Amino acid sequence: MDYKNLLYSVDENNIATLIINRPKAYNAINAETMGEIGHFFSKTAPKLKGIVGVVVTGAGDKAFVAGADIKAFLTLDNKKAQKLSKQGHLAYNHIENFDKPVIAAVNGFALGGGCELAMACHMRIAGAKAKFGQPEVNLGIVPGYGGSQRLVQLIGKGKAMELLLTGDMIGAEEAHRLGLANHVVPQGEEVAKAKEILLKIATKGPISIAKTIELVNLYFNKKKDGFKAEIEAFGACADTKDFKEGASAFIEKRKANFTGK
Ligand code: DAK
Repeated sequence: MDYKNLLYSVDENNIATLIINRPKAYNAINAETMGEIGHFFSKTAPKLKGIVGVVVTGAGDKAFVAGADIKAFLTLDNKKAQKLSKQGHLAYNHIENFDKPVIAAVNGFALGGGCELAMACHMRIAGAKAKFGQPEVNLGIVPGYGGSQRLVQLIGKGKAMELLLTGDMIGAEEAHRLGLANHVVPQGEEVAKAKEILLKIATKGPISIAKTIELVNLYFNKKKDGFKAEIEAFGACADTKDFKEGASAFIEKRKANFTGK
């Protein structure tokens, strides 16, 4: 499917790349773009046969995503804002729960809804010029796409509180130090680093990768017991061909050939 504000492709290694494509607005996310992101992760990406993961990045060399589109904010009232917020939560939950790894290649500003997009991904690679922040308080609003929760999950309450209350931006190195960015790379090498990690993950058993994503996410689900789920997932993995193959490959001192079965 063609999108108005997104570009996507799949490379020779079966890695999908999704580009948020509104460079003149620093890739700011309006309702249409958010709808497209939700559609991509719930409808399009699951049908991309054999992909090993997705890299998410921003068009141009200035921004990953500089936030929600502020120009669309003035017409919001309580009802419309809640609708918009729910749409964003839904879209970003699709990313977080995607059964293949999703890595944000943060090539510039990742602010507000952009930082939230990066945080919904399973990992973040920061280019040297990346800037992260949740500046909603500057606009008299709170994060609308999960930022008040995922920032705490990633960097802890104290630092999250500071960033959320001051609206300060931090650079790539500070984001790395805090655990918000997994790696910092020279500017322009974010996508390549993300792909390098995905290629490594592609050599593992796809069922165990999907289950691991599910289990890590469960840690933050207050309604479910992640420890119990891990026991069940471990049992389910034991029944797969991949598990027999992985164990046999180790014993036979060869590389495993996983089939996802
Ligand atoms: N929205 C719309 N346009 C934006 C934008 C944004 N977030 N960020 C940048 N742009 C546009 C600028 O308007 C400008 O367009 P033109 O004026 O040329 O047409 C172009 O991108 C380049 O921006 P600048 O000229 O400002 O570029 P600079 O390099 O000087 O500055 C900057 C870059 C990123 C520091 C600056 O653009 C900036 O401060 N941008 C705004 C950052 C920001 O505050 N983002 C919003 C974060 S808050 C909710 C739903 C969602 C949210 C909250 C609640 N509910 C439903 C309740 C989310 C909130 C946020 O995301």
